Amino acid sequence: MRFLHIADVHLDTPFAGRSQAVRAHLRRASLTALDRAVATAVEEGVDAVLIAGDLFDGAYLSFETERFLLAQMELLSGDGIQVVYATGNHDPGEGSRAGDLAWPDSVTVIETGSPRTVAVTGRTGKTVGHVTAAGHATARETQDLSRQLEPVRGTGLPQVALLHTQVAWSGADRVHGAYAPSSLDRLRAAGFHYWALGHVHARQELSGDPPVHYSGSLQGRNPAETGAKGGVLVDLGDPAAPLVEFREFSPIRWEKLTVDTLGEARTLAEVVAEAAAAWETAREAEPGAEGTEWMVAVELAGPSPLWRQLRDPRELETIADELAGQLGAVGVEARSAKVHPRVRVEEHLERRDVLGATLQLVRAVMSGTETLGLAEADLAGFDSRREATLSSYLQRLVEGGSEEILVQMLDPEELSE
Ligand SMILES: [Mn+2]
Repeated sequence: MRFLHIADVHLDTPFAGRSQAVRAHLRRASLTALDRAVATAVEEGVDAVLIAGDLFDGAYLSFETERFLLAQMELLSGDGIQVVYATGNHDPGEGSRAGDLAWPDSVTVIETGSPRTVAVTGRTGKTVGHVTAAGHATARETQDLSRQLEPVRGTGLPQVALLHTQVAWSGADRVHGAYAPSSLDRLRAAGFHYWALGHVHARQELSGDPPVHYSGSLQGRNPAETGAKGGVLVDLGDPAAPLVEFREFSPIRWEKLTVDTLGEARTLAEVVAEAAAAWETAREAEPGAEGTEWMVAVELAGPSPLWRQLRDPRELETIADELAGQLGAVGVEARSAKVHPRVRVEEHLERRDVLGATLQLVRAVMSGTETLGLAEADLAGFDSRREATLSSYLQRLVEGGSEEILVQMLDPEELSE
């Protein structure tokens, strides 16, 4: 059995707080990503597409999305590709629009916690494997739904589990928020050849044998969802030797960019030039797929003679606008909480107060005469294979610390030139 595993599509995400043009672009990107997923499923001739929840962002379903989604499902159906869709916390059975839609017969929607097993039939009409899934009936599922999922025994056919869940690492007895929790140990021991998971928007391989995967969101939706987004193509032709391959589908990629070289910039053009240079360096390291469009979250940081102006939201908007034009980005969202006046540590070293004492201490660490009474064993992050000495490790930790401390402890106005 071969299939495409996707999750967290979040169709009809409102993308509130963004301009009309950017919103339209982002909405279209979600549909394009789904279109690409379907095209890949067809090209690859998979037997099934598995959707691990949060296909919809909420109860609202636009007519455009309805029309588009059903057309895509008909495309798959026409090609003999089955779809199994198990609901998540954003699109639970209760109040869901999915139940109203005229899905093709090849689509199975599972929107309650009662587990169901779907026999996947290939083009020859013979069963090639089973998908066992449970869905979320409500937006606040607190049960471990994974416990009810059991593979079909004794068939020799590939067995796949499909679920929207928050997996806890082994040993953790309580998951943060206790939302539809499950345990990785339990998943691995359940006897499935692959776990197709949804809920966590970052793509993750939790286990290689057996494979337990979060496909991640299909298209990034905010600055936290950076990098290439897509689905996982899985071949269980030999269930003992699964082939698992990530495929990128997102037309728009979100990336974060920190610009902390504003010490000399005195004009809009110079600020934008610094940001554009940082962007170029970042893209040289990671250019992204051809034709990728970008949403850029810029963090202006560090010392700048323009710090007061940079912190003004209206000025930031102009910077973002200008930078978007220069980078050819879909949108730029700029923040500047971390810009501060240029500071001269020397002027504060002789102070006879806590600040002065702290600055002296940092200086002593940087010169290697002070190790703060710490031993290697006290520092969780100290790795003797990477660090030459305890002193060099501490120096790396407190590098730039004097400036940071000054900015934190003094009113910015006190530091101004
Ligand atoms: Mn989600």
